[in-house]
Amino acid sequence: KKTLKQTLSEKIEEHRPRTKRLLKEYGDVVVDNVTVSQVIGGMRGLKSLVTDISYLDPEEGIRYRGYTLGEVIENLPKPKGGTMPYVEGLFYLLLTGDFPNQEEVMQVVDEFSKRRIVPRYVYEVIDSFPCCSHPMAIFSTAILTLNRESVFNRQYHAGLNKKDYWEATYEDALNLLAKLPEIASYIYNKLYRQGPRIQSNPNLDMGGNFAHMMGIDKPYDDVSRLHFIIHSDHESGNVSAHTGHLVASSLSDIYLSISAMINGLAGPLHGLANQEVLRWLQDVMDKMGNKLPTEDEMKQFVWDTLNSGQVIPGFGHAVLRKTDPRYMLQREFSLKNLPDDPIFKYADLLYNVVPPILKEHGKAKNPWPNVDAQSGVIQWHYGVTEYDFYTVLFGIGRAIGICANIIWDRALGYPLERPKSITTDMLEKIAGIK
Ligand code: NMX
Ligand code: MLT
Repeated sequence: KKTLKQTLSEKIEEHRPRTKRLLKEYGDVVVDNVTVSQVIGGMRGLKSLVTDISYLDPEEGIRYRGYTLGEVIENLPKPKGGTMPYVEGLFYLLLTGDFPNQEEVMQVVDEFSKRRIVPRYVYEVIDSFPCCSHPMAIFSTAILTLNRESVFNRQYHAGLNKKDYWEATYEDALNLLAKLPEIASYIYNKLYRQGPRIQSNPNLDMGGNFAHMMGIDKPYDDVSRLHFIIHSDHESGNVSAHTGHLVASSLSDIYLSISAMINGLAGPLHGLANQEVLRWLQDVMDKMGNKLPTEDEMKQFVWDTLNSGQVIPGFGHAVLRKTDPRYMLQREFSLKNLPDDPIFKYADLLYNVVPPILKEHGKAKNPWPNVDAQSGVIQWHYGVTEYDFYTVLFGIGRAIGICANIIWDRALGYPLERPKSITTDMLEKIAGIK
């Protein structure tokens, strides 16, 4: 039976001539034009990156390897008694484009389990963080600390051939991904529980083991699987994926690259929005004395936030122009499993109230909710009420997609990323002002 690495190796050999041909024979074909507003405005919409792992359609939302999230969840193998698939199976799909069968997925589960032990010095670094440090800063540092383990670095300095870069990167990626649930649950316990740590169970899959180490009963294992899967990838241009790709393009190893992407994810306009949603809702609840506001009261809270020059967290998107399918999946899960949860009721009220207000406000190009408007609601329901931890959960998921991307970047020999900048003077000349 072929291993994931052998299957991937065949896929890479098949794919390499496509990239080579595009570059050699079609290198001068124009893909896109660049406008002044794109240059100043964060390169919105500019087609300047390539990935085959996922694609984000503004109307439909994300597809992984051509499959909608619904199809991914339906077709990936699931653990016995579970309603959500193995996260390890998703990694197989992202890397190869194929749905693994039960045997193939169990091989990856096994690989992750073998690589899960975290060196003691990482825990010592986590323990030495001063109080009130944000869990994302601790998470990023813990990952960075592992840089000394990099197989890629060791082999590179021994004279690694370019065409073999991906193999060493694959080893680093698996070694890191397997450890993330251990690191994250340790940070959670240290910051919020301070009790004896629950040891990991090598017989469990990634989602199951994470729930076990968090000390939370079923269906939190399925909640974790769902969370990691839907957060794993969102094509290449978002801040975390792009940061990971950019840093890796200088041949920085996986640990340096994923630590950097975690730092990008930690901003409130990106992954931190999931914590901000709960913080905002808590503020509303405090002001309401824990009674559900009427629709009119909720509208007033939304307007007050907008009028004080702040964004409504969990709404809007740089690419999407419809409700995020990741939001809908989590809403469906909530309607089924926690319909009477008070926080869910608040979030659902926002779902009705915010879009018409954002339309009337007239700024946001997309008034609809994104993934972050729902994820914290589910976490809160299952007992993870420390909302500054929510972006760490996003980070575990996102690392899976970004590692898959970086492995392929190396396999296809994508070069150092180095776009060109110009001055405002030059831009004014191009615009015909000067
Ligand atoms: N609340 C208030 N104003 C908003 C919102 C919002 N939710 N979304 C966009 N706007 C404003 C935006 O700040 C900008 O204002 P200005 O012209 O004064 O700079 C204007 O509308 C145009 O922005 P867009 O072109 O619609 O959005 P952009 O692509 O620049 O930014 C986000 C996308 C996601 C950063 C933005 O919608 C936002 O700040 N949303 C709230 C934060 C959030 O939920 N982020 C998470 C995104 C998903 N993720 O996980 O990363
Ligand atoms: C993401 O998942 O990365 C966010 O939705 C942000 C984006 O795609 O720009």
